[in-house]
Amino acid sequence: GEPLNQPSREKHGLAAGDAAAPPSPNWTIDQGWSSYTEAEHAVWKTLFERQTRLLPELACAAFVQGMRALPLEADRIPDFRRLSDVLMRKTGWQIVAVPGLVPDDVFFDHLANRRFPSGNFIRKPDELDYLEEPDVFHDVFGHVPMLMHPVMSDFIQAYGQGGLRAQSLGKLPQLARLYWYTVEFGLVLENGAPRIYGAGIASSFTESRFAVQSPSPNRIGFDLERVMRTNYRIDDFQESYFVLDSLDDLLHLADVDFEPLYQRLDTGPEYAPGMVLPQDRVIQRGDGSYHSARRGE
Ligand code: HBI
Ligand code: FE
Repeated sequence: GEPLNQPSREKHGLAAGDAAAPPSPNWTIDQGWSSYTEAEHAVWKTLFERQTRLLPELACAAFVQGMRALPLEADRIPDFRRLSDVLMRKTGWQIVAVPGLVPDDVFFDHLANRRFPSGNFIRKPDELDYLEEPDVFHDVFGHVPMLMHPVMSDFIQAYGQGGLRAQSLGKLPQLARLYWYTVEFGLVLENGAPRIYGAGIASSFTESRFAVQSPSPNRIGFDLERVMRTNYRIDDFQESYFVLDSLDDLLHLADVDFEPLYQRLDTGPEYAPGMVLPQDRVIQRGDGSYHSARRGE
């Protein structure tokens, strides 16, 4: 039995900064579904209701369809076994529980084998919009709807395979930018207008409106090498979003030979997150108002 008043990070995972040995070789743990408290289910409900109201207007059709086809409900944090059943039938993926961020090689190995690692803990009610580590709302609500999409699910598996390779070549920082600007913060054109497919946006109440509706950020047509030369912000809304013409573009990305590309990246520029380049296919040029106000300009 576990003490009932323990905070969820400790109960559902490792404490922050805990140097304990991994719970298993691939860091998977039991979700511990029956030990979520009513307060934890209530946090899920708040987040779930906000996003399900907002996203039909802001997210791409594939996201909304995925969301509706999964056994997700407002009242309860989902049980990974039920999610995995549906996902397995649709795209051959399963969800495995992890205590939070796992080492890069462990993360890639899961993805390469069509297992999506999901944090089992949920954020605190006083930190609804701030996350240090991916929790069950980000991982499940943000990522799993797109894992129902065959092209996206193949792309994420290919990223896992490519990640192991990039690591051995010392090119992980460059490859991680591709993941960031697609899987986490990607937009895709639908009827000529950008819509959300990235999990980092879809799981954020504030950024989901910012990314689609604010005049501040740049929205730039996706280009692989351009993206892999572009730094990103982890502490605030993005200054630029990269926009696919279609989710099918990810199909080609899964087949790219990255080695010549990594070689080209060894020379030539890196770009700051807010830059717009002469060769960019600009969909909407941002006025930068949000980030200039933040910088006190
Ligand atoms: N672990 N659980 C988890 N989730 C992630 O998104 C994650 C991770 N470990 C490493 C990692 N992401 C990345 O930094 C790689 O994509 C480079
Ligand atoms: Fe994520």
